[in-house]
Order: sequence, then structure tokens, then C-alpha cells
Amino acid sequence: MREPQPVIISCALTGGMTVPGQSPAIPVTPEQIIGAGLEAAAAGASLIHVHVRDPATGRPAADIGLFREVIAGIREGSDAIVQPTTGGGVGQTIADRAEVLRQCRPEMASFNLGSFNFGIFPVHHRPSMAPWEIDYLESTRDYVFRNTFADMYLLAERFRENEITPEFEAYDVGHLYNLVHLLEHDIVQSPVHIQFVLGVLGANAASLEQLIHMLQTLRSQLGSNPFTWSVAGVGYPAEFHLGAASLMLGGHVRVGLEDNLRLTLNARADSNGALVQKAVTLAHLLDRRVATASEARRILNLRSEGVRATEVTAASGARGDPATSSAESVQA
Ligand code: KMH
Ligand code: ZN
Repeated sequence: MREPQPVIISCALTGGMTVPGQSPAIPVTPEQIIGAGLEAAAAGASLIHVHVRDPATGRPAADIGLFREVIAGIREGSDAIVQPTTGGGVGQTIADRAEVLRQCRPEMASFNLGSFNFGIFPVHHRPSMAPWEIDYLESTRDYVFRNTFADMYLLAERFRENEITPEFEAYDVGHLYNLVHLLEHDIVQSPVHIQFVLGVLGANAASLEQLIHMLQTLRSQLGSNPFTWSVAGVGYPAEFHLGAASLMLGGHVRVGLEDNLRLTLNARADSNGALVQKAVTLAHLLDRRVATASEARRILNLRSEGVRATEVTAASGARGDPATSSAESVQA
């Protein structure tokens, strides 16, 4: 029997659409975020998704000095791929969000595929929350997570000029058609890596049916073009239910306190590492080996792996030529 592809477990450490008062486990300072990243990597995460926060308040930030410190700290202590956000948080412009690409030139960064309402106002107000946190949550009653075509064209330019591989974040099925538009107009290039982020209030639900619907839509739209995909289920038990489905279907898995704060029905997660550990256990139960960082780089066709598939396939004259190392590692 053929061994399935190893699974890339990514860990989203802190987020921009959570506030620290939701859980004492959410890392805030650069030291805490670096520590959480190293713990997640040691537990089996080969890809670390990072946001940064103002260390004094915990408010999501776009400060390049903080990004530099966090990216360098995680890289120094592990060989995991460090993937900064370009999604940011409430109040950040696309220019703020894109700056990390030019200033830090990471191997990979997130690329959000469309605008939608992103509501976190139903989050329970806790006594541990500062006034700004309550305001932040409440402000999303009237918040659109903006990713217009102009924004996406600008972002794509920054990714291209800095040779950064995007992880495309798709929250709803329409976002996949936006991606098809970007591919058809050569604004972004194949092969693509997609993260299905399901369960945000304002976008698609974290259900098995919707995951399958989005996966099938992507497959039919991309035809023979290869791609890789992962799932981030938002909330509990979505993070692990959709993670298990992805493990069965050959996809990759994202966990982390950005998306979910619970380890079990009755226990809150006390660290990102604990969430990664549970994903590793699930992977082993379902016969998926966990990818090392260098395997993840090969699967995702990152620039540190040498010649990119787009260059190879252009030279060989065949898009998605199965003879290329990246194409053999992707699944359509
Ligand atoms: N928490 C959302 C904003 C991003 O950072 O670019 C999903 C996300 C996207 O991880
Ligand atoms: Zn994020």
C-alpha cells in the first residue's frame, strides 16, 4: 500500500482576531510568541503562522521591529518555516499589512482571498479583559475584513518582487473564484497552497460538507493544475474535527490559539504546543506521518528548496509536470 504524503502541521500562535483576555495561554510579548513557536515546532509543527502584538497592551500590531524579533527568534531556535500574517487585525491598512513582506522577506506569508464580515463580537466578555479588548470585540459588529481586488493585486506584486510563497486563505467558496481570477490573469502563479479557514462568523461554516464543497470546487476550477491544501477549523471541536477530515483526505492541518482555545470539551488549552501534540496524535492514529520542516519546504515548493516549479515547468513546457519534485509532492 502506498504511504500517504506526510502531513504539514502548522500552528497559528496568537492571531489578530483574538484578544488576550480570552485566555491566559495566548502569547503576547515577542518572548512569549517566540517561546510558543519553539514549543509548537518541538511538538511537531513544521510551519509557524505569526502575528505580533503590542507587548504593553496585547493589541494586534503591524510593527516591523516586533515581526523581525519574532521571526528571528523562532528561526534561531528551530528550522520551522515562519509564516507572518498579511491579514493583521482590525484597523490595519493593506499597506501596514504588506510591509512585513518587503522588510522581512519571509519564505512564506498569508494572502487573504477576499473581503467579508469578520465578527468576533459574540465572544464572551470576561473580567480579565481590558476596556480596549471589549471595544475591539464590539467594533467587529461594523467591521469588514477588507481584501479588495486592488488590495490583492498590490499584495501579489509584493509577494512576487520579494519571491515569497503565498499561503492563500479561503474563508468562503467565492474566494476560490477570486483565486482563479488571479491565476488566469497571471497575478499569482501555480502551484498554489490553500488554507481553508472555516468557522469565522461572516463566512463559511466549519462543517464537513462545506470543506468537501470547497475542496471539490477548487479541484474542478484548477483542473489539472496541482495544488496543496490545509484546513484551519475555527473554534472547538472544529479545529480537530476538520483536522481529522483533512488527515483522511490527504490534506494538511492547522491548529493553534489563533483559531481555537480548547484542548478537549472540558479543558482549555494551556499552550499552542498542547494543540500541536493533539494534532500529531491524531495524525499517527490515521497513519499520516508528520512532515519535517525540510519535507514541508519541499511539499510547499519554497524558494529555499532551489528552483521553483513554475520555473521548471516553464522550461519543460508543461504546467504541473509530474516529473518535478514539487509536482510529485502536491495533490490535486
Ligand atoms: N485569523 C484570521 C485573520 C491571516 O492571518 O492572514 C485568519 C488568518 C489569516 O490567519
Ligand atoms: Zn493569522
